[in-house]
Amino acid sequence: IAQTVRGSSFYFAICAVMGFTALTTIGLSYLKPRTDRIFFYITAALNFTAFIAYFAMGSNLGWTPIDVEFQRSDPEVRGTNRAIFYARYIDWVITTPLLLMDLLLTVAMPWPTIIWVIFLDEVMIVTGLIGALVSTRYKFGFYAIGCAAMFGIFWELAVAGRKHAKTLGSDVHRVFMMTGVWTLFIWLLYPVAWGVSEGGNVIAPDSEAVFYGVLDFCAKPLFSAMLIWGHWGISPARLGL
Ligand code: RET
Repeated sequence: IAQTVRGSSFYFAICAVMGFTALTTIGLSYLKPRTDRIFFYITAALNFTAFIAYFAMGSNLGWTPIDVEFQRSDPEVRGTNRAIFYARYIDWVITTPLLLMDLLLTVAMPWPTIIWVIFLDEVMIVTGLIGALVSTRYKFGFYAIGCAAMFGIFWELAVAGRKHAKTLGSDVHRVFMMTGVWTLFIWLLYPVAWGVSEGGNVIAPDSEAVFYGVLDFCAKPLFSAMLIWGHWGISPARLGL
């Protein structure tokens, strides 16, 4: 099963939003001195990366067919092959560490913790990719490892992150809680989308485009707006940056 022109148009729509968000973030950075632009650059970079990934997927590139082990009778997903968009994972392996840096630098997390959380994040994305490409039931073994890594990340954010946020004043605490709770909620839906797309082949690639597209819109442009807005009055120097 491959995507159709409708899936492609949806990817291009999200592509445009990602490009707009990236350019707006760069534009806004000019209102701050060069030394105070760290969150602008991280945030612009993750939206630019998504812009490129969505450009590829809209152009119907960055996918490969896999054999489907469990055949389905639903006409939407009937067939022995399914298109897997590995381009997503190239996007995520770059952008999810940047999103986590946005969150962890907001609460001045020590570097050892940041490096550990980024490692867990790489495990999550790479096992997700391997699981997506594997045709046998072992794919869910990789998926389970990815889920465990995700809960490790959640633990660091919800426990250590929140503790740090409390020591840094109410404005920092507020932006961390807003973007952090949003992240936990949205990220939790990615393994659900995976389960019905790459995992279980329950929904067609066009529906997958919408499911992941809406999630990516929430996790990147909406997240970015909240983060940049929340940081406006906070000097990075206060966070040791
Ligand atoms: C996978 C499958 C393996 C198990 C888990 C996953 C989680 C992925 C997540 C992705 C987040 C992506 C974001 C992209 C930015 O737009 C890899 C689907 C847990 C949480 C935020």
